[in-house]
Amino acid sequence: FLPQPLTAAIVGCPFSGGQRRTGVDQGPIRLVEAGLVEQLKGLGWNVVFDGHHQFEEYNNLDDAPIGIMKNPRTVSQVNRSVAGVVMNHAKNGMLPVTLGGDHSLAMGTISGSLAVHPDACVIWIDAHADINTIETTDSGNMHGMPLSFLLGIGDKIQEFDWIKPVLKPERLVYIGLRDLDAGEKRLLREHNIKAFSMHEVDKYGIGKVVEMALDYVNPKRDLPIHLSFDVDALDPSVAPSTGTPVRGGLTFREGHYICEAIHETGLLVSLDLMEVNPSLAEAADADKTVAVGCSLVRAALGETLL
Ligand code: 4U7
Ligand code: MN
Ligand code: MN
Ligand code: MN
Repeated sequence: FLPQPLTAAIVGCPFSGGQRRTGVDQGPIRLVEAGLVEQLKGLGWNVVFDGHHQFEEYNNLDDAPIGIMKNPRTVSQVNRSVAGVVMNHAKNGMLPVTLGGDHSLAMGTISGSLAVHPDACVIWIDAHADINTIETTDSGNMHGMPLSFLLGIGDKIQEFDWIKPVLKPERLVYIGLRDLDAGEKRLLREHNIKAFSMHEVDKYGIGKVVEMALDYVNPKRDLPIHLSFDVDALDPSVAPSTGTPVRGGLTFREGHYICEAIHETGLLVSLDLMEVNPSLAEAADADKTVAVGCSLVRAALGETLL
């Protein structure tokens, strides 16, 4: 789906409004400072990066909660802008690599990439299902909600009118889940959404799980893939510096294997690396999390081991 020579467009999104903890806005800045652009060039990619996106114009919105959803207008407007940027890069034949920032940003990235690749499937790597609706959310944090908007599930909210239900439940698959809210479990059952939790990773091994996930969303291996990787899918021992860590996660190799296997399909058209928060741990742990983030992106873009 991508023209040669291959070009990646880095979309740096220093945004934290989808959750409560400050610092996740520093994630993209640290990933780029760590040399991600040069690293991808080293893999043979052309890389376009013209600075991180500035969302200041959305900071002063009068933004009272809607239901218990926090910062709804800011989250909406930031994502609307991200959707446009991702869409334009994809239209121009580039692979958008969006660096978060919190995972509410997937509202924008997936809206943008599916506008250009309407048949694309979404592979969501996360400890969490991020599918809460305004009815089911207990926290009101919108980084736990992007998929419900993209799937068109739950009460319609006028402020988010611009988000079209571009994602069909059968085009979504999860790997790595281990912390779901009761309402989210019900939504996955009701909408028949396929998920491979850590239980399945233990039972079958990561190789088989990725194969089963691809067989489900992409049986003929002919559909474009949007990969949305929340770094909290990894075990906190591997990626400690993130806002909502949950023990019992993917190993370093399991996370990388997923990225490598998706690269091998040749079908990747858009990538998110989300929820790196360098301010939540000791400096060494923050560095480690930033480094693993860079390394996951390299794996997805074809870094080979041999
Ligand atoms: B992330 C949570 F309640 N489900 O809705 C919620 F457990 O992008 C967590 O995956 C959401 O990090 C985590 O707030 C969002 C919670
Ligand atoms: Mn998560
Ligand atoms: Mn997430
Ligand atoms: Mn998180």
